[in-house]
Amino acid sequence: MAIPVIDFSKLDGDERDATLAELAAGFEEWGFFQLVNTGIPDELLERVKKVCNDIYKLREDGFKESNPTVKALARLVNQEGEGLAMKKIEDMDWEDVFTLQDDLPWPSNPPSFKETMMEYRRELKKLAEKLLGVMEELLGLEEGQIRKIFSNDGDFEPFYGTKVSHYPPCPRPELVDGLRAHTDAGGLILLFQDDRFGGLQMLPNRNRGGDGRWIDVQPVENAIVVNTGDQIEVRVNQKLLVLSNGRFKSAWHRILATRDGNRRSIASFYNPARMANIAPAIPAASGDATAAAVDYPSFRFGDYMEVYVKQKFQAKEPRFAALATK
Ligand SMILES: O=C(O)CCC(=O)C(=O)O
Ligand SMILES: [Fe+2]
Repeated sequence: MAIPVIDFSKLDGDERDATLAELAAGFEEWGFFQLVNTGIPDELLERVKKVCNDIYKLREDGFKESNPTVKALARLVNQEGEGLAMKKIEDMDWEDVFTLQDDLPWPSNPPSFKETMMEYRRELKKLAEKLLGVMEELLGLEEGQIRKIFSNDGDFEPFYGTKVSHYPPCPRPELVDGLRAHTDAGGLILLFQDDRFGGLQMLPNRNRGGDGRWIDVQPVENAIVVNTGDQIEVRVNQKLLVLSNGRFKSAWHRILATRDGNRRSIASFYNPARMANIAPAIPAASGDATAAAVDYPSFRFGDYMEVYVKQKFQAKEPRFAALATK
């Protein structure tokens, strides 16, 4: 079992219908798929790999010396030496992470980092917006409707952030995850993952043939991995427009820590603005036409994020429910 790999360039050619069908299956049946031939120049992707590798070199000593997870694992291994029972670390992740946004301070070193990553972010934003158009078409929404919801009818810019992660070699990968299992909170997530080292896994949906086993999101050179977040799954806004009404589910995923290799991954998040009003989702089980008529109170995406940061690694339904009662 492997997640679909879709040739995105075919969307603009004779094979448009077949490609749309593949994308529909990617969103509906998987919640995770990979795009090749995205139109992003390989030359840019090569530069992105290089500047991100270079920046990690500058961060590596800091990770080894002062990362809290590294320290916690060292303590645990020490306890093992003293004969104490071992228990996996459940509240930390074995990762080095920093985030980029246009209006936040940027690393000044290496010198080409900012220029390259700004260019990369522009390209990825174009791709994200093209994919939103595909989602709108598949869901029968008007063109630009998702952006309209994400921007609160044009009041705010949608949130657009990029997370640069590395998952350095871990001496005891059975005792900690690279990133614990979760679904993403927001809208559309585009991932440029390492093509040498794996570790990303997703959980196929049980209603769609999953049997509870995690599968690898196989590294494919210069592909962009696409997944959708909780806000795409939900029923949206005061007017009860339906975004996907549970059709495009946010899929569970995780990163395994590994003994070798330093997995790099660059995730771009295209989310609602924090101030955008989104009506709470209802659990999938009750996501039927009758429920669509219920007048759910709206909430701000920022309020969802407050709940999310506390419950990220738990089931998503209680998050939706917590906001439904606000
Ligand atoms: O590092 C990755 O490949 C994925 C990271 C991720 O799932 C996240 O940041 O939400
Ligand atoms: Fe994620």
